[in-house]
Formats: sequence, C-alpha cells, structure tokens
Amino acid sequence: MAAIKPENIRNIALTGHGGSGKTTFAEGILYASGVTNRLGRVEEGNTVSDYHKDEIEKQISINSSLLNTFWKSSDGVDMKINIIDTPGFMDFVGEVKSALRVTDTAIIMVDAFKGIEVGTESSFMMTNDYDNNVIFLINKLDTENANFDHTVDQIKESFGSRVAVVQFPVNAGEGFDSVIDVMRMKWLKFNNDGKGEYTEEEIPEQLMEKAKEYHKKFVETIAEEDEEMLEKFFEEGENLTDEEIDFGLKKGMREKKLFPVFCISASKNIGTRDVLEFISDYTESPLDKEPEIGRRPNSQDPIEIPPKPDGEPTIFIFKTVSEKNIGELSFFRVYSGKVQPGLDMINEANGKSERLSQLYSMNGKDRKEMSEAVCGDIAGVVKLKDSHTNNTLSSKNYPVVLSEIRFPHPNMSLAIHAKNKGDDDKIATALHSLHEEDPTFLIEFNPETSQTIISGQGEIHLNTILNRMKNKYNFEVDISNPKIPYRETIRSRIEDVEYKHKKQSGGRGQFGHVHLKIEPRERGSGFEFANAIVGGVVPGRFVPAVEKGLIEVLNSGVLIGCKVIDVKVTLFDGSYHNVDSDEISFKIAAAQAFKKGFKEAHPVILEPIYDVEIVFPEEFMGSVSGDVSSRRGRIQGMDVFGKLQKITCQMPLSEMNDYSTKLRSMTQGRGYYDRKFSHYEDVPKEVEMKIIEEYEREKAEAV
Ligand SMILES: Nc1nc2c(ncn2[C@@H]2O[C@H](COP(=O)(O)OP(=O)(O)OP(=O)(O)O)[C@@H](O)[C@H]2O)c(=O)[nH]1
Ligand SMILES: [Mg+2]
Repeated sequence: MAAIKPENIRNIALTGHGGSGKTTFAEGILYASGVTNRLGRVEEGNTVSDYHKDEIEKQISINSSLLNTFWKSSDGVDMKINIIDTPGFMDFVGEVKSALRVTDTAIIMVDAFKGIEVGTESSFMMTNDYDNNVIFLINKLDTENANFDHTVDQIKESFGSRVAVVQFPVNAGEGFDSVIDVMRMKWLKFNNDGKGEYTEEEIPEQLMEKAKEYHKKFVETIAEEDEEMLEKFFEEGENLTDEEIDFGLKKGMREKKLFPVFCISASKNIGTRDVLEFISDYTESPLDKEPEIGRRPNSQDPIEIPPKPDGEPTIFIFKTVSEKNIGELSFFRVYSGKVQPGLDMINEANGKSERLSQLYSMNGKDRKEMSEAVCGDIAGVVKLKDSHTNNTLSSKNYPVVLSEIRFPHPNMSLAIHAKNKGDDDKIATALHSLHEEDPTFLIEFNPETSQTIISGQGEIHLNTILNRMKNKYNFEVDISNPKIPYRETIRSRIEDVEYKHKKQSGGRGQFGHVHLKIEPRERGSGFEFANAIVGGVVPGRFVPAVEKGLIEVLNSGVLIGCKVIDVKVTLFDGSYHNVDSDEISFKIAAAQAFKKGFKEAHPVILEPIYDVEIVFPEEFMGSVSGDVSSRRGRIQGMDVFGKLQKITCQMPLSEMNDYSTKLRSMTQGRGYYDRKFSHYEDVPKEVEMKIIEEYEREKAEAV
C-alpha cells in the first residue's frame, strides 16, 4: 500500500449515551469498507470493538477500541479513517475523554426514540474541552417508535440553531430504507443486505416540496457562516455555489458553530457509507488542526507544536492495554513528524529514553504491522519500558511535553482485603496493572487505617475491575467500606499538664517527669514542638525523646485512633533522676501528659469535607437537593446547562459512600457527580458521639 499522507487521515471518536448504537455503527463501517466480511452483533458478542469477555457478557462497551479503515473520498483519494469507539456508560467516562483528546471529530450518536439523553449532553460538553468538531447521527430509525422530527428539535434546543440537517428519513419505522439527502438533493435508497450500499435517485415528486424546504434551511444555516453569503442567499434565493457550501460547511464545523445531522440505522447498516463519505470530504485532517499546546521540559511556558509532517517526531500516549501474549500495548497519536520501529525517543515525564519497537494499526484485538506512523496517525506500539498513558515521547533534539488528558476524580471507594493472606503482593501487582490500563481506577494504601483502598467512577466500574481481577489474575478479595480518615484536635489551651513516670521494681528503675503547655494551632498549620526548658531541669539529651513520645501519640490519636493535627506543645518544666532517667521514661511521660492535657483541652473530631459537583436533569432537582441536605451537604451554587442542572456543594466524605449509586437511582441513571477533597472540619456533636461509641465498641471487640 502506498504511504499514508497526513492530509488524508481522519480521526473520529464515536460517543453518545449508553446503548445508542456506537459499537453497532462501528461494525457497519468495518463491514461496508471491507475490513470484515460479516456484520457482527453486540447481542451475539461477535463485534470487532467489544471483544473483551466482560463486554461480551454484559453487552455494553467498557473499554474504548481503536479501529481503522480506508475509504475513497468523492474525488477518489484513499482516506485512512481512525475510529475510537467509546463506551457510553457514565462509569467509563475516562475512556471518552482520552478518545476525544486525540481525535478531531466526534460523532455523537442519538437514539431516535429516546432523543437527547444525559450521555448525549455530557459527550457534547466534553467536546468543548478538546476542541472536537461534532456530527450528530440519529440512529435506530428502523424502530417502530423512532421520531426524527422530535429528536432534531431536541438537538436544536440543546445545542443551538446551527444544527444543519443534511438528511431526513423517507420511511422511518420498521421498513426504513431510504433518506432524502438535502445537501445533494438526492434520494438515497439502501439495499437491505447489511452491506449498506445504496443507489442515488431523483427525489420523487411528492417529497420535493419538503426536500426543498429542508434544503433551504440547510443552505441558510451554512450561509450564516459569512455575511456576503448570507446577503446573497437572501437576495438571490438559495443559490449558493458548491464551493460556497463547501467553504461554509467546513468553516462552521471547524469553528464549532455548525453541527451536521445524518439519518442512520446502524444495525441495518443504513447510512454508513454516506457518513463515511462526508467524513472523508468535509471533516478536518490532522494538518488542518491548530497547533498542539505543550511546553519544553523544566518550563511552564506554553509553546506551540504544529502538525508538521517533517517536524521533530512527537507522539502522545492516550491509552494502554495489557493483552495476553503480547503484554502492554500503548496507543498513541503522532502530533509532529513521523515515527518508525527502532526510533529512539525521550519521555520527559521520567527523563528516560524509549526505543520504539513494532508499530501496529489496530482493529479491536486484531493488529497489523506498520512500517511507520505519519503525522496525525493513531497507532499502537508494544513493549515500551517506562511510558504510560498521558506521557509524551519526543525527539531528543527537541523534547516537549503535550497537555494531558484530564481524567475525572474518583467518586466511589472500597476497601479490599485478599481472601488469601499470601496473595497480598500479587494483588498489588495486579492492581497496578489494572490502573495502567484505566487511569480512572486508583489504588492507595492508607497507612493510617491500614486499608488498601480502590477508587473509581461508580459501582459498575469497581465491580468491573473486581471481576477482571478474578478472571484475569485469579484473585478473590473481600470488600468493605473504607474507614474515614478522621482527625483529632483541640479547641482550647492547657497552660500546664504534668506527668511523672516512675517505676521501681527491683534493678534499675524508670523516671521521667514533664510539664507541658498544649495549644491549638490554625487549621492546616501542623504540629509544633517548643523546648522552653531552662537550667537543664530536663537534660538536653532527653528532649528529643519527649518530642518522639508526642509524635507517636499524634500519629495514633487520643480519642478514636486518628491522627492529631494542628497543635503546639511546649515542654517548659520537669525533673530527672541521675540513675533511673532514660529516653523511654521521658517518651512515656510526654505521651501520657499529652493524652491527659488533650482530653481537657476541648478535643474535637474533624472530618474530611469534599467539594462536590452534581449534574442531573432538572426534573430531579427536588429529590437531589433534598438528598444533599440529608447528607449534611451545603449547597453553594446552582447552574443550568440546557436541560441539565448542576449543584455545587460541600459534603462530608462519611456521607458519600453510596452516593454514586444513590444519585443514579434517584435520577433514572442520568445523574453523575465529581468530587475533590477540600478541607477538614469539626464533626457535629451528635455525630461525634456516634463515632466515639463505634470506636470504643470496635476496640472492645478486638480485645
Ligand atoms: N433496532 C435497532 N437497534 C439497534 C440499532 N443500533 C444499535 N441497536 C441495538 O442497540 C443496542 C445497543 O447497541 P450498541 O451498538 O452496543 O450501542 P453502544 O452505543 O455501543 O452502547 P455502549 O457502548 O454500551 O454505550 C444493541 O442491542 C444493538 O443491537 C439500530 O439502528 N436499530
Ligand atoms: Mg459500544
């Protein structure tokens, strides 16, 4: 095959609400373009894209899949089309973000019966972050309840009047097989054999009036791109030249003002070919894109990395998968220059060099060797040593770092324990590998609570990970709610608390004696120790032991076994014994004095408070805001995005364990939220009592 030219590459992400038909559409593309020789079905578990065991079992996409094909543009040029099929289910939103980061055009799939759903809106919102052009496909027009007009109205209502309807269906419903293309003013009649072929015919008389109306609206939407064109349109009717339409359409899409709409039935493979043709003819090539914004190593100043085919090689890794037999496979996009096996590159994230080994073009799990990947292309490479998702590999002559994918914060956590004690180390390795594949899945060992905590985007996400752990790595774990990392501190000062540690039981005794002053410090200022001993009443050599004794209590807590924070302790008096005093005695004396003083200094328990953003359809406002209050949340702001409502609030972590699941069930699966640690705050008294009681009970049970 002739070398691929960057200007002939198109990079497309398939996005949209769960179940809208993305994977089925991808399957249609591969069949129509001859990559496969049959049309796989999600229900039969034989699609190219959903090839993982858990995807086949659940009949949903969980991972995004990289696919590619070739298609001839209308002027006969072979275009390489890279497609990333993303999952629609909210728990896997990280996959969508990484796909949008490296593609130029997002196809947003909309179900013709269900209309705009929360996944449609969130897909659109995410395209704003990564500057993708947008095309809407109205799918499932072969279903009985498909409602094209209503869906178009909804798209316009949500995304603006510059929605350009390119086609309308002639016979939506069970027998759906033809559309009127109002851009070309042709009747497209599709064969019903699944290959998606069609014939172009003249528009029948009875549909001509409707077609003209749609055509006029289409041309008007395009004319709005340019004042001169708009004038011409209104003065001379609808006579824009093909060149003007071409110009206005491309400009409007590039500026993200204009969104074409197509009609399809993915499962019947109707409409696929003309969408491919449109992608080839009208969407941006990597060379049309604005330069990437990056930075040089050791600098925060932004620099531009233009898409230059002969520039210094620069690639960005957006996904890593670990596959049987080959190990880690990293997916990347070339942002400048071209790369081939054997090329030495540098990873500025860790300063290490990487030699590229074999490159592959991908279709799900099938891969084909590539001799090079040119500027703008997307491909896979095996066996990188030290490079991960979000890393840039660049030329040693011109090292750069490109901007990272902004993955969402986790919104649900679980504590896990190996069923089999001996498995701990192996589980750590498996968890690490699962995180490599999915950066929205996080693992942390909390030394304070001695728990291994896994976090992710919701119940389904964490269950998927636990299943993978079982199926792929053969481990089973028990799960529980993570302990909340409370803190302890004081509200008032104690001028003098004394403790004398004295022990005389034959042999050498123990003696340590201290007077401490204990004071609260400002939140976040930490622990301070001051030595105000004069005249050597506590000899200098024992002072570090006093501080050590204090730090030990600070770490193990006084009230409920949680860290003590933001206190100042001054050692100002004490005494010692020539023979019996030693470090241990002073450590014990200091610890006991502190515990005693702490309990008298109005101790309080602090709890972690999170900043929370909740997005959900407006009709659930009452139940969502009521639920926030019942979780001791404080609402700080409300915004509206189309038909979505956003609540910004602060909520205690201890009230959020089941929040992800509860929010979904309250909003018919349409609400989602993001959270981020904010600060520590006093626990209300009645809650404090409960926490102390629970701690005492657990302590008693453990004895
Ligand atoms: N009747 C009809 N069913 C369709 C069509 N397209 C997809 N489906 C069905 O809709 C269901 C979901 O299709 P998928 O292709 O898995 O949808 P998806 O958008 O990839 O789903 P996720 O990746 O899980 O978000 C499957 O049962 C498909 O067979 C269509 O055009 N017509
Ligand atoms: Mg899918």
